[in-house]
Amino acid sequence: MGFVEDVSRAAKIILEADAATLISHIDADGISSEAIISQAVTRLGIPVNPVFVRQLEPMTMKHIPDDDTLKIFTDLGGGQQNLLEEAGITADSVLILDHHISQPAPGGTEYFQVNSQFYGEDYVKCSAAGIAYLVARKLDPANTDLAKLSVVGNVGDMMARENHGLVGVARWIAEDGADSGHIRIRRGINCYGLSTRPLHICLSNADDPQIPGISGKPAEAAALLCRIGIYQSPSDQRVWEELSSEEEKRLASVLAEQIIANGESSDGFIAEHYFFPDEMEKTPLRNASEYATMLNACGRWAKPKIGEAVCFGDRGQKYREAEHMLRHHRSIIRELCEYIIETGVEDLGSIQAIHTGDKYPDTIAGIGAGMALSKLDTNKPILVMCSVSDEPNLIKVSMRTYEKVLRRGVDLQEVLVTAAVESGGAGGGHNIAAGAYIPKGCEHDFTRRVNELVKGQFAAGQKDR
Ligand SMILES: [Mn+2]
Repeated sequence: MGFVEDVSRAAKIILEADAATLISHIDADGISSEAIISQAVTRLGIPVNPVFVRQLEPMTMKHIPDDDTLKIFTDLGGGQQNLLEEAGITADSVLILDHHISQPAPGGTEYFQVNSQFYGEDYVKCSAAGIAYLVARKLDPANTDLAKLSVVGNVGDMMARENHGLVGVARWIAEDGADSGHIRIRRGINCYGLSTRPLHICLSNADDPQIPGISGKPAEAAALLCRIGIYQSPSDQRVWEELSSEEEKRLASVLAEQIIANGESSDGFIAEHYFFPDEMEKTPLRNASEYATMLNACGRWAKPKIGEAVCFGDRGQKYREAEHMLRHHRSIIRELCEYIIETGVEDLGSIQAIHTGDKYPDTIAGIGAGMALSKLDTNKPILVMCSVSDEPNLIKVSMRTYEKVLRRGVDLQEVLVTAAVESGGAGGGHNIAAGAYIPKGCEHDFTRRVNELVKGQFAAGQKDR
């Protein structure tokens, strides 16, 4: 069936329910999807009960109550229909809203699912929060206030990364939110912290592409901002969001010139950003990427319900707890990043690798790897391995690289999927950021194999030119 029909059918299933259990993932997309459906369903007067899980696997299935509520799975479920079937959950009590690869139930139970993978190109880059929003909007057109959360989920799941902005149906959702006044879409420098970080800090953190003379150099960034009249003094604290459109343009053109003058490509230097004008100024809630980090911080430190409360509009006690989670999240990531730099990575030729053992939680390995990379050899992907809490036989692998490396033919997802399967594990992700789980003990061979595959991609990329 087509997308529109499937969304209508999902809405109909919800309308017929007496009560619902929402089962969702603990990352930004999972929390925002849950919050969207939870609010839309509650507004209909149907009681809901949330269940957050790190992954849907045999161990976590016990958290799903054995009752007659409608089980709505968001951001998971499509690939775990075998588990639903094994648990004896019937098709008429399930609704799946997902965007991950779907695996039919082996026993033939046909669970109804709206999945971004099913409807072609325009839908593929739409996360679960996108699907959830369209279902919510079908339930009641007044639910357009939830478009914000949908954009947070999409940006959190890196749906805007490759094209430097949302595309297809996810972009339509952002426009829908803009039409109702809840979202402001702006193009500008591709940096993080546009609403909360003083501009010179924001610029000095730019890493993809790096800005020559500015990346890693906050004092130089402040001097430049003074020179072009955006800062009154080097101690100015203006954030990017406060710039006028003329100032934005002035800044972008000066920086682009600087990048090009150094022989780098300015591709990817400008991106589309999503701001939320009805949130408090200079807080992480003001734009989609910082909001997503806050939700990820809550989820990764096992407090998804605090993130959920923020999505519901709590700006009191729960919001302060979320701020605390965010600060904690950042400080541990900073520690991990420093640990990687101080310990040093092993240069295998085409990649650089490090094993952090059980020193840091596996949930932040990828983020730490990405941050450390800016201070290492940016021409080679980084690979970080670490132990997995409560899975003693597994090793988690995270890889990160930069766009300039992708342009040379590298695709990290392809590399990790291939190498992980060969070692008896599983991998996935994106060309620029990917991850895998592999059996403990095969790390040495695995990293050599990954290096070989990346080397092959570099060689093939060379030939294509
Ligand atoms: Mn997702």
